[in-house]
Amino acid sequence: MSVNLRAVYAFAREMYPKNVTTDIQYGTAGFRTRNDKLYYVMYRMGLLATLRSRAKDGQTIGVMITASHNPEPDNGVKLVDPMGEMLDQSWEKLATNLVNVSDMELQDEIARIIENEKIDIGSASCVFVGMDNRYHSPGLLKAVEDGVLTLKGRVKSFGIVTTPMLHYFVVCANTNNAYGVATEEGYYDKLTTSFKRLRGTEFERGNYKNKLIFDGKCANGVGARKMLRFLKTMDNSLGIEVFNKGEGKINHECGADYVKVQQGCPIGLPEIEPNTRCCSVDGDADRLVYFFTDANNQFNLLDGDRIATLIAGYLMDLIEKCGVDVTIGLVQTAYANGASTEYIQNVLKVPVATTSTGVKHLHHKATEFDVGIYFEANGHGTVVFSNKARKSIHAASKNVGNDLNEEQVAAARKLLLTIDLINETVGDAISDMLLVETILHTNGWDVKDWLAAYTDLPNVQQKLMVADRNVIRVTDADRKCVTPDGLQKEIDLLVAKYPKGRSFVRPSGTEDVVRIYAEAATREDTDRLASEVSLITYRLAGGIGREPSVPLSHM
Ligand code: G16
Repeated sequence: MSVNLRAVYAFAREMYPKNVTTDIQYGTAGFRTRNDKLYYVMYRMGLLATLRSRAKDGQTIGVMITASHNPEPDNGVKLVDPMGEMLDQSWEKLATNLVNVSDMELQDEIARIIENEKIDIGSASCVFVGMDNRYHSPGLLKAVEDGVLTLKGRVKSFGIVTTPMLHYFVVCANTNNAYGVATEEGYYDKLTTSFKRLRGTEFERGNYKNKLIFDGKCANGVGARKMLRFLKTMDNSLGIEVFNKGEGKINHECGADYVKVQQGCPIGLPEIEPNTRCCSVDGDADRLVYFFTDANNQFNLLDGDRIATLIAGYLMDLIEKCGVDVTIGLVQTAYANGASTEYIQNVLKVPVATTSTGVKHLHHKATEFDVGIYFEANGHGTVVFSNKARKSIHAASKNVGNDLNEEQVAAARKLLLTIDLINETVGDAISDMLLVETILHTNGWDVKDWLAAYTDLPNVQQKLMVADRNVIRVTDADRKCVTPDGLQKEIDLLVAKYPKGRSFVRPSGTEDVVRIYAEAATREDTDRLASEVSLITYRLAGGIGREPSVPLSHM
């Protein structure tokens, strides 16, 4: 097949001219900004995905169009590598360069990538594209398709899907459907089959009641539609009641991010009995948090840290029972509540690693363990299993050496089913929810049992507008600021005033804001610490708008 690179520029000029002058960067979750500034970006990502596919011997590459937790006018794009991982970091740089060159330079930039990456431009390729349900997503999807077609690549659009579904489709395609069937039905089928087998016929056990209240708004995103469709494939093995049906503005007063950051219930929650399990997912259904209101009308959050610790306890127990020799580790970010980290290290005795924000960093680190559990506090995470773990669990389930007892073999079989239930490619709200329900059911736990494992330190997240968020540079997994000068020293002095105090500041990778996190032994100290750190950041990093106010000291 011969590909004429001149078409690259012709298409860009006619259909997708670059309409911005400022550079943008492939960040925590790809490119993300206002939708009208993204058409040329999408076209170029279609070109890049085709090149990536050819560089990977024709394996399928995914392109997901979503701005996940961002407000409705925003959109975004991220690329998915052959095994469902986020795009390789060396290609993130190529993506950034490709998006920032002018239309005139585009053809040369493409030629440079082809030469440097030794790509056979006439070879086969395949790109899968999916989108969330924002009204501007179809137009952006068309731009990606046009990018692929310009380089005479093969493109298949899945229309509206969740981010984890697209990751799943890509892996299925690249493993000849060994991972599952690359259709929506195939995805539901894989999850429900293992879930039902794990649950068996006894739907309630101990304190576990088969009743989950599900926020069907799912941030009014694609998750709402898909979850409702998914629920139709489940019979009464999981008793879910859905409230809200997903009408309204995306991410407005609902969704996992809202519940986590506001530490309160989403709008529209009906009157329910105290201590009933509720859960919320985010706009593209890759994050999940649980919550409940207790008998004192007190809101309680069970976030990504809680989900991670729950999973770690369950997997450790099964691994111990079946006696396979594998390493297990848990990966968090600086947002993890200090109490959860202490619990994992001191009670569960599992090694903890901390990485920068963004699942791509956590995923990468988690692969260093045979069983790597990773979760961000915001509810984004999953578990990855090494080939060694998979093989030894499989051998134990078959009792290959004939030296295991019944209990060991049963534990290994349960582990295999659990692996099947997990979408290892990326955090997946539907799969994570089924896993949480499986573990609570196995343990016979209600939400109070789950919450009792440890007590969260009060914590808060704030946003701050600054003229240029890039003046803040961070290191040590986001825990220390390198610039602006003196900011870290001031934060250290403030933190030292508060028992169990901890705070950090980082530029968001998805919005034009600076994020501030604080935790301390009491709610009052936490709020005060956050406000003081906000104020000093405002002053040293060029804050815009009103100066943050600091509550008066209670001392
Ligand atoms: C994306 C990433 C998450 C990360 C979040 C951070 O989330 O996928 O792993 O935690 O960004 O956002 P920020 O850098 O703005 O704090 P999502 O759900 O929006 O794709």
